[in-house]
Amino acid sequence: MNKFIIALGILAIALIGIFWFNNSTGDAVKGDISNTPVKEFVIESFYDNTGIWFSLKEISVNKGDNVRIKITNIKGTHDFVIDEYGIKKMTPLNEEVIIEFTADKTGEFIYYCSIPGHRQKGQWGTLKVIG
Ligand SMILES: [Cu+2]
Repeated sequence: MNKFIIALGILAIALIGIFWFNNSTGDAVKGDISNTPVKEFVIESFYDNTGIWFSLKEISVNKGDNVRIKITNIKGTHDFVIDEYGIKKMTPLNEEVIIEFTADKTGEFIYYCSIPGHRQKGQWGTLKVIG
């Protein structure tokens, strides 16, 4: 009887081991897509007596990175646009707006505010996606 219970115990541990191994292998494969680390950036939109600005002039990521940009408009009326990535979002005053995308195109892309005159007064920056 004791031997039977021990055998059952070993079997159970083996099964748990196999299950765990399969699970972690599965995760590793999935990880290429869903577990890619997120690169996060925090930007403020505002104007002062020298121009209209995003607080970050440059964002640099690697191709395939998941990118999260948290934008808070702290002064004025602004939006956030990256044409090549099809991103265009209003950023209401004092609200954190979260923009997420996968950087699947390499190159240098301009992000800017599309409110008339703002880009010309300085409200733009460069997204660099390194291949
Ligand atoms: Cu603006």
